[in-house]
Amino acid sequence: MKLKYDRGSVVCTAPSNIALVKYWGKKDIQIPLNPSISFTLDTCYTKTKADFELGDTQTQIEFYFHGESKPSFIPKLEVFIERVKDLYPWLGSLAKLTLHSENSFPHSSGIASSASGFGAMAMCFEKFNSEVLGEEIDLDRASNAARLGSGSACRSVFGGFNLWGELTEDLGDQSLSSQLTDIHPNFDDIKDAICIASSGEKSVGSSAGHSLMNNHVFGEQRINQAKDNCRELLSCLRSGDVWKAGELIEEEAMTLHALMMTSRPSYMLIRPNTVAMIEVIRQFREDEKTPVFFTLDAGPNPHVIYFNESRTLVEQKLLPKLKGLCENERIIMDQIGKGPKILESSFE
Ligand code: 2P0
Repeated sequence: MKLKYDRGSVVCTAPSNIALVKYWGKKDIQIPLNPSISFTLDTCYTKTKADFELGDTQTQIEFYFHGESKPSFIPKLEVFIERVKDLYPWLGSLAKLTLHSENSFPHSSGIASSASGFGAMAMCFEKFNSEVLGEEIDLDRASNAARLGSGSACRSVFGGFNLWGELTEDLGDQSLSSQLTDIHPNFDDIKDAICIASSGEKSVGSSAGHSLMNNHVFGEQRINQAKDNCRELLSCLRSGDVWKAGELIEEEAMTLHALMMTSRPSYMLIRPNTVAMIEVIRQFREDEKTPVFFTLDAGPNPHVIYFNESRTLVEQKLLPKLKGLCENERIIMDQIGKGPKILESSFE
């Protein structure tokens, strides 16, 4: 392998994403049990600076989060590097990797930081790869690499709406995400206001949650439902049917949490104020006859999903009502975004 450089520094950002059809359950190495559809966020992102040094010595890794050394994260990184060695063979001669990472959003805010974190990391690896080998950047490979860090991260390598997982023989890939095209303009500026119901640590993390889908009593039905919902949502995204899309989005959020509640052992991540907020959102939709919906990630915080046409109404009349039900009145405002950015890079 002929390499053009043996040192480099890359700074990348990658946003988090919110799933509308949920990835829940996996097999083998980060292969999803069902296809999922998401949109990439804009203001909630991770920024990572990666300094690479190639050589003959044993690999040394340092990880800093907001300037503070975090050795507890190193074992996860070692697993990630081992998994992506087939994609990036120069990792076999990695002497030193220093990572400085920071999030634009608060810690424990229920925003998937593993998605933006591994998305940004994969982009740094891909950029270094393209420079040392003198090749074009390959976003499909970066998405595949990000998945090997955290499943949902593969959807953060592209902007807009994404599909990850095989939907039909010629649509969707198990090991990488792809950006959906031909989206109706009704969805162009889709918004996400994240209402913080609780920022406390979750009783059951996502890894344990995914594994409870093996042998789940509704396992098979869930896979079929997710495929049907992906197909139907895709058709809404193309036709511009925001009402039907909203119905599917809420069904998916409720299903995700129903699957948690019916796992063995059963667990529950929603809180009383989560339920109160869902009721306020549904009542507001009925009263105002305006398309505003919610989704939930693997946590208690409702994401309010709305569109340009109802923006003023939602932001002036609904969000103030929800604020009072949030922890410390915290709502994080976000919207659909364009995906990762390479901010700086240098090689020698
Ligand atoms: C998703 N979630 O589609 C689903 C919906 C949470 C709820 O993917 O074990 O952090 O790293 O592959 O991606 C959260 O799980 O799990 C998740 P790993 P990940 O976004």
